[in-house]
Amino acid sequence: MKKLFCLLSVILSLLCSAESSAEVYSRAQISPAANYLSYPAMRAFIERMVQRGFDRNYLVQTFSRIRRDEKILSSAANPAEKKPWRNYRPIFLNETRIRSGVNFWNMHQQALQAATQRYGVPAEYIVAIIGVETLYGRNTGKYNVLRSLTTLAMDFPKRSAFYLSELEHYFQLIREEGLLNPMLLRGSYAGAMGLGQFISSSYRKFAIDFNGDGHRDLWNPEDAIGSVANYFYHHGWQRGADVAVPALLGRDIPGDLVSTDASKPRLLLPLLQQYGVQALGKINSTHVGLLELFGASGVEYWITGDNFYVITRYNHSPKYAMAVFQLAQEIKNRKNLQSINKKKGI
Ligand SMILES: [Ca+2]
Repeated sequence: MKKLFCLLSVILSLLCSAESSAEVYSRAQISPAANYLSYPAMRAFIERMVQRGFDRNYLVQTFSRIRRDEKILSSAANPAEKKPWRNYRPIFLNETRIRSGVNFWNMHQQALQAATQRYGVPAEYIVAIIGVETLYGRNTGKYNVLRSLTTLAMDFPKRSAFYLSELEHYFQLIREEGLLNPMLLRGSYAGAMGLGQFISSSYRKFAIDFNGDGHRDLWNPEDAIGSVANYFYHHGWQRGADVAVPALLGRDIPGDLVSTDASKPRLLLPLLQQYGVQALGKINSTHVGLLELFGASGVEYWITGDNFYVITRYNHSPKYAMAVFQLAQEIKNRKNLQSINKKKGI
């Protein structure tokens, strides 16, 4: 009897997989609220994924359960990076984030040291990235990653090509990592995952197993530390080079030397000095740029280096990179102070 039952289920599953795509779609669309299966872009996506070896039934059933999330769309239309620097800076440069950064560093000292040694990225930058992204893992995001990526791929035209590609990477990631249920992973409204908030394509390319347990898991602090350092390494981080330094402008300089975006540094320091730009500290970098920001006390100028540009490969806003740079310095100074006080027995 048991054998007969098994045989019947095999025949049934064969029959199911043989049904046409039209039947699969019409059955999945019975649910009353409109779902993404009615979008031509979704049908084209599913066809593409079938060609990549994914099962049509599995995809149709999965997407029949996904509904658009308006909150995701409004967050995507109003990112924090739209704020001027004077309002953006206090979100990240505050006592909680500095103190918790020192604690995170103390807690994961070994992994941070190993990452710095292997990839050349100082610990304070790895800590600051994880601090800016998720407050050291306290806020890795509660959104269903699949719902975020689908909503943005289908209903956010400005970046739909990017999110369509990330949606494909997401399914590939799920398959490669041996995860059975694509609904389980949680992340930011934009589908970023883990302590360092890696989007699917970055997860696939740059996440590493840094604690040697055989799995790359970006919700694990040690794997996240190694992965952030690996990400910077692959984007050209220069060991020992500086990131940025404040600058004073002596007289008018050509407007095209000043940038307000994350363009690649292409100047040499002596040229800026010829125009009377004064660096208020040391900046060791092959190329430099001159960045203008609108801070709490007015216009600020910064000489930025190649490594500043590397930080913008994580998030293309110069305000983001500046927040990471300044938070890194604050955390490092606080940690040094803590060590000095410890030695003095304070
Ligand atoms: Ca691991």
